[in-house]
Amino acid sequence: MKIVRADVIVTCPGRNFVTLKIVTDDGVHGLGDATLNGRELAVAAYLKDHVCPLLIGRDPHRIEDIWQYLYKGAYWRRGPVTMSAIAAVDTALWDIKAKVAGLPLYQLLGGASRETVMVYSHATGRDLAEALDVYGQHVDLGYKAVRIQCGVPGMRSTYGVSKDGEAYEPAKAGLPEEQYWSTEKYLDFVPRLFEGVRARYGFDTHLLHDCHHRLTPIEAARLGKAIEPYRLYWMEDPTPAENQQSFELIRRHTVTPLAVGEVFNSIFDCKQLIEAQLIDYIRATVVHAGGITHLRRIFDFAALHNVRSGSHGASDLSPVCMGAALHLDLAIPNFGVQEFMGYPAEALEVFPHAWRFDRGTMHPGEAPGHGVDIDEKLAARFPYRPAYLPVARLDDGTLCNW
Ligand code: GCO
Ligand code: MG
Repeated sequence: MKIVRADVIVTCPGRNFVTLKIVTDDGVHGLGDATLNGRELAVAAYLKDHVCPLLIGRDPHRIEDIWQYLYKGAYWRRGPVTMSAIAAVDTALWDIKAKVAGLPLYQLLGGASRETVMVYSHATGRDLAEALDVYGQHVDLGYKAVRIQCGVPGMRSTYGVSKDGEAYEPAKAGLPEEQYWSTEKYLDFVPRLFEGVRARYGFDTHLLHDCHHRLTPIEAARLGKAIEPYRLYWMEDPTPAENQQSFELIRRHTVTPLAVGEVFNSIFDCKQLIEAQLIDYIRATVVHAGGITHLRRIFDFAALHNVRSGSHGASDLSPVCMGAALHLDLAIPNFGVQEFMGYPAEALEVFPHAWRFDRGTMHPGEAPGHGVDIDEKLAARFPYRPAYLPVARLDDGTLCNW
C-alpha cells in the first residue's frame, strides 16, 4: 500500500479548521486535524510545503517510522506548528490503518477499557446568578462534570465569558480583542462562585475551573487552599507551565487537584510535572501533542505516576481531533475526563461523525477508523476567516497572560 495524495483543507464552518487528508493507492483515505487556533495558516503551510511532499510513495502502515521521520528528520524539534503537523499525519495514518482492518480505532489501541467516556461541559455566566443558573442547566442535561467560569465584579471582561452572554468564542475576526485582568479582584471573588455551586447543587457533580495561566505560583497556592472545602475535580492551568518546577510551590500548600497541558506539544513539556506528581491530570491533546502515537506515549508515562488524562477539547480543536481523542479515551487505563464544548451546527455538517453523545457521556462509535469524515464540497462553501485569540492587560496597560 502506498500514499498517493496528501491534501490540506482549510475551512471555516463557524470557526477555522485545518484538516489533512491522506489518500492511498487502494482508495482508502484518512483524516487528521491540524488546527492551531489563531495561527492556522502556519500549520497549513508547514504541511503543504514541507510535509505532504515527503509522504507520497510511503507505506501508510509504517506509522511509527513516519512519525520518527517527521520528528527527527526536521532537525528542528517540537513546537506547536511542527507537532500539530506531525499529529495530523499520525491521526490520518491511524485512521487509514483502522479502516483497512475494518475496525474502530479503539480496537487497535487495545480495545475498550470502559463503556463510555465522561465529558465535561462549560457553564459560563456574566455574573454569579447567571453562572449558577447555567450550571444547573448543564446538570439537568445529565452532565456529570461541569466547568464553571464567571464574570468578576469590577472587571470589564475575563477569560471564558463573552460580553453578550452568547456561547463562549475565544477567537474573534479582526485584530486581537484587548481584555483586562486583575488578580486581586478575581481572587476575592472566585471562591464565592464555588461556594455558590456547592450550596445550590451539592457535591454530586464534578466541579472544574480554568485559571487560564493567570496566577503566580503563590497566588495559585492561596486559591487552591481557599477552595479545598468545595472539592474541585480540578483547578486548571493555575500558572504558566514553562517552568515546571513552579508547581512544587503550589503542591506544598494545597490538595486541590491540578490539571495542566493544553498548550503542551511533547512529553518533555510535562516530564517533570508527571514524574514528580506535581499534577493530577494531563490535558495534552491529539492535535497539539503529536497525534495518537505521541499522546499515547504521554498517557502511558502518566499512568506510571498516577496522573490521569483530561484532554483539551475546546471547539477550536476540530471534530476530527474529537473523534480521534474519544478512541484514545475509551482505550487507555488512566482516563479521567474529556472536555467537550460542542460545535457550531455547520461544523458538524462539514464533519460527518460516528461519535455518540448521551447525557454527559460520549462514545466514538463503531465505524472503521476514527469515524470522522469531511464533506469537501460543503467545506469549500466556508472560506477561511482570519481570527485571533484575545490578549489581556493589567489596569496600567501591562500585557499579561491571556
Ligand atoms: C479550555 C481552553 C480553551 C483555550 C482555547 C485556545 O480549557 O478549553 O483553555 O478555552 O483558551 O482552546 O484556543
Ligand atoms: Mg483551558
